[in-house]
Amino acid sequence: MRTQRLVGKVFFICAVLIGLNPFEIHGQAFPPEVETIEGNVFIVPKPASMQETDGHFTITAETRICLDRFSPFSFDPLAVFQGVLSKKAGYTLKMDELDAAAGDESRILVIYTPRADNLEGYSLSITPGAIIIRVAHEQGLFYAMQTLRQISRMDAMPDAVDVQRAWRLPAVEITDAPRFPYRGLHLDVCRHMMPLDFVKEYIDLLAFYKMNRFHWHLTDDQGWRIEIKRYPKLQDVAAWRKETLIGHYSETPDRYDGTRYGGYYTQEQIKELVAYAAERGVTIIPEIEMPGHALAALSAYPELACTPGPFEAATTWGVFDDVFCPTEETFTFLENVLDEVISLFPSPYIHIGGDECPKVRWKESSFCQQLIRDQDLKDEHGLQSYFIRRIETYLNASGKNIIGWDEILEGGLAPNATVMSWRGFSGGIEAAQSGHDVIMTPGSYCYFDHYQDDPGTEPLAIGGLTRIEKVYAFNPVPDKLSTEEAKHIIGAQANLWTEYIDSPAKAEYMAYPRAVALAEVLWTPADQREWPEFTSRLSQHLERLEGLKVNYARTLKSPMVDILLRQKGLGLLWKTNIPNQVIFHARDSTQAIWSESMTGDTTWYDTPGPVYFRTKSSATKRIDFNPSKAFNATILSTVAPSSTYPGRQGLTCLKDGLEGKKDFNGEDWCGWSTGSPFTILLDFDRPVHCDSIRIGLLSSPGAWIYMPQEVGVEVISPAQPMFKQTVKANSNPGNGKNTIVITTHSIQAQSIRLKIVPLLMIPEGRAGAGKAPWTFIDEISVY
Ligand code: TNX
Repeated sequence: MRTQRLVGKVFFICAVLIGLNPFEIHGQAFPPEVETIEGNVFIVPKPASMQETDGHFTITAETRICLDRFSPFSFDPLAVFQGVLSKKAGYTLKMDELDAAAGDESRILVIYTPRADNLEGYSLSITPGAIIIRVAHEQGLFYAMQTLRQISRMDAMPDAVDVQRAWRLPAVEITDAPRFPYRGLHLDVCRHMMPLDFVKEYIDLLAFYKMNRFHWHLTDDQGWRIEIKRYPKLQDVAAWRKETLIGHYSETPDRYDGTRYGGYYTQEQIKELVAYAAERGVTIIPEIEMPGHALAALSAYPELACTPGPFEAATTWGVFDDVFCPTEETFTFLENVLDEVISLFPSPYIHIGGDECPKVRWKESSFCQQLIRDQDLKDEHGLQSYFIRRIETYLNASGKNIIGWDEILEGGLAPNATVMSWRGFSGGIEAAQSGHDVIMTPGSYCYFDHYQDDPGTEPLAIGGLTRIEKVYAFNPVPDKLSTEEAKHIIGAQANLWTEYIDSPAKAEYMAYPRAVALAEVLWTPADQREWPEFTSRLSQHLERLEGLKVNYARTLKSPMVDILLRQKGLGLLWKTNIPNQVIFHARDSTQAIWSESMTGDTTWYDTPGPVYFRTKSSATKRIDFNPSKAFNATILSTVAPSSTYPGRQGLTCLKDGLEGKKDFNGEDWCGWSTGSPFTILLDFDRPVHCDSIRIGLLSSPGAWIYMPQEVGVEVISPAQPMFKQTVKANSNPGNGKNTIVITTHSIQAQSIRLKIVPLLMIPEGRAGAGKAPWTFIDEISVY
C-alpha cells in the first residue's frame, strides 16, 4: 500500500509539472488510490447496549445509503456525517430510496420504526451484508451517524487528498438511547468573548458526544454580547469595558491591562449559529441575566438602576451591588429585549439568570421599599421573586419557559420555572420536591473553570479541583429523591465561566476531556459506567480529538499519587490513569538524577524536602514534605470537616507535613461550614518541646471562605502551667493564605487544643451573603 501510494504521489507531481491533469490522461480517468482504514468500537459515550459479532462491513465510494419514508425532518440528520466523510474519504455516500430494487451494492439502510419512548434513540447493526439503522426520529438518526463516524475513526485521519478511503467496520449490534433528555454545556462569552467560528466548533464537538443543549451566557457585568436593535447603546457602550484584570482576582495589588475589550454577536450571526446548532440537534438556550450581573447594561442605560450612576462595565470579577431596579421602565426594557431574544432563538426555554443579586441597593431605595409594601412582599428576597415572576409571566405568554439559577428559589419560586442547581445539589432537591424541573450543575462536579490537575502545573484557573474522575463519578440524581421526584431531574450541564479563560485554545483545554466524561454520565445507563474501562476507551479515543485539533488537557497522561503516612515519613503510591506507566521521581532541585518506579509502586521518604515526579509525557509535579512535631500527634475534632472538603485522610491532613496552597484544591485543606465554634485537639504520646505553633488559614471571599473571628490556643503541659492565648483574626484580610503564629516560649506540650470561632454569617453585599462561610485550615505545625 505504501509503495503504491508513493508511486501515485510521484506520478501526480510529475503530471502536474508537465501540465497534465493527473486524473485524466489521454481521456482516461486515473482512479485515486484507495486506502483501507480499520475501524474500532471505542465509542464515547458508551452505548446503552453493544455486542460485537463476527466479520466486518466495508464502506466504499460505491456504498449507497437508502432511506425509508420518514416523517418530515426539520434538519438533515445525514448532512454532518456526509460533510466529514467527503473530507476524510474523498467521496459522499450516494442516496437512494429504500424500496429501490436492491442490487449487489453495499448498503446502509435506514428504517423508520416509530417508537414513542425515546426519540433520540437508535439501533445500529453492522453485518457483513449491510448496515441497518432503525430510528423513530431525525435526532436518533443523527446520533446513529455520529456512532458510525466514531466507529470509522474518520476524525482521526488527515483530510483525503489524492486518496479515497474505505472504512472496514467491525460487525456490531448496538441499541442505544440517552439516560437524560437535557445534556448540556455552557459557555460564558461575557468575561471573554469567543469568535463565532469557535462557538461553532464548540457546538460541533458537543453534538459529536451526543449532547443536545448549548447554554449561551450572553450578558453579564463585564459585557453585553447580543445585538438588541431597539437599544443601540447596548452595542456601543455595554459591549465594551475599559480594561481587564490581569492574573488572579486574589492577587494584590490589582493590575489591569489598560486595553479596551469587547464586542458582540450581531443578530445575523446569531441566526447563523442557531441554524448551525439545529443541524446538529442542538438547542441553544440564551441567558439574559437579571436582576443581578447587570452592570454592563447599566453602563449604557443608568436609568434602569436604583441610583443615578454613572456606571461602567466591570473590569474585574465577582459580584457587584448595582443591579436592575424593579421599576416599570426596567420591565419595559427587559420585555423589549426579550422580544428580540425570542425572535432569534426557537428554544422553548429562555434563561433569565437570577443568581448573585445583592440586595444592598434595593434596601436603600425608597422606591423598592414602597414596592415591597404595595405588593405585600416579605422583604428584598420577596422582591427578587416578584421580579422573576413578572418576567416569567411575560415569557410564558410568548410560549416560553424560564430557567433560572437556584437563587430563584429564594423568596418563592415562579410557578413554571426550571431550576439550574449550581450551589450544590440542595436547590435542585428542593425544586424537584416541589414539582419543578431541575438541571443539575453542582459546582464541585460541573464547573469546568476549576483546576483539573495540580494547580502547580496547570494554567491559571479560578480555583477548586475537579478532576475528570470526579466528573465521571457525578450522579445527577440525589439518592434523597423519590422515584417520582427524580423524574424532575431532566439532566445536567457543565459550565465554562471565562474569567480566566481568554482564548479558544484555553476554553478547549478546560472543557476537554472533562466534557467527554460528562457526556457519558448523561447518556450511558449508570450501571454500565466504570472508570477504568472508560479511561482505556477514552485513551484510545483521543486520536479523534487530536484529529479534530482539539487542544484537550493531557490529564490522563499525568501522574497522581496516593499519600501514605507512617511514623517517620511519607509514602507516595504512584498512580496513572493509563496502566503500566514509568514514573520518574527525583529529590534534588536540579533534577539531575531521576529514579524510576512503575504505576502501583510506593516510594518512601523519611527526610523533609521536595519530591519531583513525572511520566514520559507529562509536566513535572512537585510535593513539598515538611513535617513538624505535630506529624506523630493524634488529632481529633469536635465537629468533623465537611464531606465536601474532608481533607486528604481526614484530619490527618492538618499535620501531614504537606501545606495547603492558596490555590486550594480541596485535598490539602479541611473545610468547615458550621457557623458555630469547634475544637481541634492534638495529643502527643509523650510531651514534646514546643516554642511555637503555626496555623494556616485560607481567605477567599469569592469562594465563601473567610478567616475565623478568633482562634483560642491552650497548651496542656504535665509540669508547667497551662499556656492560653486567644488570637483575633483579621476578618477582612483579602484573598490568600494567612498563617497565625503563636509563640509558646519553651513549653513541654502534652496536648494542644485549638478553639476555632468562625464568622457566623457572610456579610451583606458579598458573594453568599447570609450563608455560613467556610473555614479552611491547613497546616497545624508545632516547632
Ligand atoms: C458563579 S454560577 C457565577 C458566575 C461566575 C462563576 C465562577 C453562577 C450562577 N454565577 O457568575 O462566573 O461563579 O465560577
